Parts: sequence; C-alpha cells; structure tokens
Amino acid sequence: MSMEKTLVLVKPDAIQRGLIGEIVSRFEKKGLKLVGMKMMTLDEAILREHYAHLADKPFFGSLSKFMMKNPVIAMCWEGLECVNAVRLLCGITKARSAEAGSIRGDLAMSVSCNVVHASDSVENAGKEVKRFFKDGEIFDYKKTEFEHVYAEDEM
Ligand code: DAT
Ligand code: MG
Repeated sequence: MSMEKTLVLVKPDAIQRGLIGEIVSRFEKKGLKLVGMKMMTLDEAILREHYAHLADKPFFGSLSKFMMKNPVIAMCWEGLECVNAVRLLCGITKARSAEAGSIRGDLAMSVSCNVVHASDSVENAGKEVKRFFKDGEIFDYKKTEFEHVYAEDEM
C-alpha cells in the first residue's frame, strides 16, 4: 500500500465540450489530492514520447493531430494506490463500451475522442508526471480531508 501520483490529461474533445469541471470533480469527489494542474498545448515531440507504444499503429497520425487540436489540461493526482483507482474511474479506451459510472462510460462515445488520459502503471505514472510537469509545478501540501478519506493505518 503506498501513496502514488498519476498523470491525467483532459483531452481536446473534453475542453471543447465544456467537461473540464465535470472531469476534475470526479477525481475530487473520489477523495484524491490535486498536486499539479496546468493548461498546455502539446507538440509532436511530447506526443511521440507519450504515445511511443502506438508509434507504428495506423491511427498514430490522426491521434497526434487530435491531441494538438487545442490545449489540454494536465493534472497530477495523488492518493493511495491511485494509479489503478484513476484508471478505473476513467474506464476502458473504447468509450462506448466503457462501464457506466466511469468518466468515459458516462461522457464519451468514441475510441479516440475519449475525453481523458490516465497513466496505466506506477512505472509509467512516474515517467509521465515528469514528462508533463517541471520541478516546482508539483505541490506538496497537507490535505486535511485525507483524515476522513482514509483509515489511520492506511495513511
Ligand atoms: P488508453 O488511453 O485507454 O490508455 P491506449 O494507451 O491504448 O489507451 O491508447 C492511447 C489513445 O490512443 C487512446 O486513448 C485513444 C487512441 N487509440 C487507441 N486505440 C485506438 C484505435 N484502435 N483507434 C483509434 N484511436 C485509438
Ligand atoms: Mg494508455
């Protein structure tokens, strides 16, 4: 059991559809701690790194183009084993098959326009937080709510 940090991106489609607040609110209500947040425009270099596992897929070009259409919101969330918890909150890639109640399941219908990105492992979360945030853009503070979100032996 350990406190983890994970990267979430609110994707261009969600920005256009006015879903920033709704998406942030899902993570807040879950009891996670926001430790970094900024709007940024992605470029080809960062997307080549971020989607390196998809570089040889036929949809890589359109995926990159989609992610550069307008700015995204990058967020870093912290919580106990939160990499997995955040993936569950987001739902599976193909949004129209994602579980109802999840962000993608409730808010999206597409495979590519699926409103959020979330790190898929603890190892990748570490790399992705570093990729999107500089030192000084991740904040360390006490969230007193944690006393109510967790049992004493979990903190
Ligand atoms: P996830 O975002 O659920 O981690 P992934 O890492 O496999 O999924 O892919 C990253 C993004 O690439 C995904 O959110 C949307 C796009 N994508 C994945 N598979 C796709 C496909 N078959 N067709 C079009 N876009 C796809
Ligand atoms: Mg992924």
